[in-house]
This record gives sequence, structure tokens and C-alpha cells, in this order.
Amino acid sequence: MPRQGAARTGLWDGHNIAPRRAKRPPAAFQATGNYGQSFSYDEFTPGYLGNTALLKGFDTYKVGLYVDFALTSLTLDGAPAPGNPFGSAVYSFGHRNPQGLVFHPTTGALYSTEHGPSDNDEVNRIVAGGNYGWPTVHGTCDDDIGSERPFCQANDVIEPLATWTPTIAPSGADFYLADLIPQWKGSLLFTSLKAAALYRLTLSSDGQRVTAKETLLQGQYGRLRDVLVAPDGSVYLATSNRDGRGNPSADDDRILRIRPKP
Ligand SMILES: [Ca+2]
Ligand SMILES: [Ca+2]
Repeated sequence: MPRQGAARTGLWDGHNIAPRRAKRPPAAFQATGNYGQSFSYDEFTPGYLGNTALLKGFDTYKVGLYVDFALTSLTLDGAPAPGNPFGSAVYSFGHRNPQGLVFHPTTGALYSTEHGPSDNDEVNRIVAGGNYGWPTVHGTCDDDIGSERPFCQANDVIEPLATWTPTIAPSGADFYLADLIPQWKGSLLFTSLKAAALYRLTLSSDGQRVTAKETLLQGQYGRLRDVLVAPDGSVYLATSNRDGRGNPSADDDRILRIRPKP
């Protein structure tokens, strides 16, 4: 059970979370720089990947890792996952800079948050073998940065579910399927660095459209790196104010817990 792994890490100890670096993963799963820190494990595996601050559990063996505009899917020993669409490590391509990856806990659909260049940050629903447009297409196929439509039609480009211009620098993501905060149930939550907020997206029943957006906590805690929904339905956030781009307060960086007032 993934939750048992979470308990072993001590991450569910309320506000009493000691800052510490988790055990490093095998070399095959380490990443450097500002690209490719998003990971999805089949259990709560302690991991260290630069930007990724919180640990998530998913019902799959797949691991997402950004390499040369592609999301890769690997087994935990680093080999291409069985069933990959091209027989290689590549799972999908045309991504600029995915930062958050999350599998929907019941449907298994994979979603990403991605940084655009100076425009068109994206949330995508990832399909095996899909072309997500970069570098020819920014955001949707709307010709906003030049000619995009002919390329989209010729290459079956998959458009994002939502875009943000000016950019917000989206980061970690998680699904909220718990009962503790009923009005959030079914939402896709993700954090943002530049916009310093928690975003909540309501999705259509098939998970393929965004039907509502809500911006929460904007500017209250600075840059937010990651979000994690705990088994009890409370939500944890990781700040990122000491990464050289923030304005840290004395008690940064922090793990914040969101739950209804008793
Ligand atoms: Ca795209
Ligand atoms: Ca566009």
C-alpha cells in the first residue's frame, strides 16, 4: 500500500515536519537543471529531484521524466516501460518544460503542468504518443505566435486544457478526491511559482476540458513549489522562496497544511 510508505517517511506528522533530504534515487532517475524534475512513482518512494519537494503515490509503475521535449516512461530500473508507443523511452513529445505530473487516482489519466517561454503556460492531459506542439505551437492552435494551424493539422497536435499568458510558472500538481473539503472534490490542484498561488481546476466528467478555474492564496506564502493531497484530505503545500528567485521570510521555506477550521 502506498500509504504505508508515506507513513514511514514521517511526512504526515502535521506541522512537525523536520526538513531533511530524502534518500537519493538510482542514478537513472536523477535530473539536473530546471528541466525534468517531475516524477510519478508507483508508491511513495523517497526521492530527490531538485524541484520536486513532496512525494506522491500512483497506481502505476511509470515514471515521467522530461528529456528533449519528451515525456519518458520507464520501469523503476530505468528501462523503457513495456507498451511505450514508439518502443523507446518516449511516451509523448512536443513538451517545452513539464514541471508537475499527476495521474488521476481513479481513471489513471496523466496530467502535466508546463512552463511556456514568455507566454502560454499550459495544463495538459497526456496521451501516449501524443504531440503537444512545442516548439512550433505555444498553447492552443490559435496562430497567436505566428502560423500554428497548418502544423497542428498536419501533426495532430494535442492542445492544452488551459493556458496562461502572462505566465504563472505552474509547478506541482495533485488531484483532490477526498471528502474533507467537499467543494474541492474532483479538482485538479496545482501550485505556481511566479504567480505565488494555488490553482484549482474543475474538469468535465470525461476529464478532457477545464470547466472552471479558481486562484487561491495568491501572494500569501510566496512561491509555491508543490502540492500534495494527504490521505486524510488535508492539502500540503511546499514553498520555494529560497531558490534564488523568491523573497524569503525568516521561517521559509515551509510545508503548509490546509484543512477546514475545526
Ligand atoms: Ca503544448
Ligand atoms: Ca498558440
